[in-house]
Amino acid sequence: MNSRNGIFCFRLILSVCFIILLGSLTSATAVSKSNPIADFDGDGKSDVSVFRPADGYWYILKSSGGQSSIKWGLSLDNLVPGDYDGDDKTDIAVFRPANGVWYLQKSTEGFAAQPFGLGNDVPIPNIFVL
Ligand SMILES: [Ca+2]
Ligand SMILES: [Ca+2]
Repeated sequence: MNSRNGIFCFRLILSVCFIILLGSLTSATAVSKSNPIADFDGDGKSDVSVFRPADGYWYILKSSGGQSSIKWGLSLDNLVPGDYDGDDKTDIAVFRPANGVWYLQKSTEGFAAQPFGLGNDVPIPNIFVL
């Protein structure tokens, strides 16, 4: 058995090689089930989105179709989208260094403000329930 760059090759007697792409199989499952990246509509595919600091709007092009926009955040906020309520849909969220508060717009529970951290901290968005 040889291993190089996540590809495992099992050699049989007749030099037949079966290749198992472990990385691609496992990561595709992990992304769609437990760690979607900017998946606002929850279909397991990342959505194209932008934040416009000039007006504080998020613009989202959903992979399932359609667009949406929401005013959420200020120009100096850090963008910290993540699935904070655990429904497999990314929630719009910002961390405001000026006061150390996380402002969340959860897809199932709506608005939440959670003080945590100081102005110079680096926010680390992740999946958890507040
Ligand atoms: Ca999506
Ligand atoms: Ca969510």
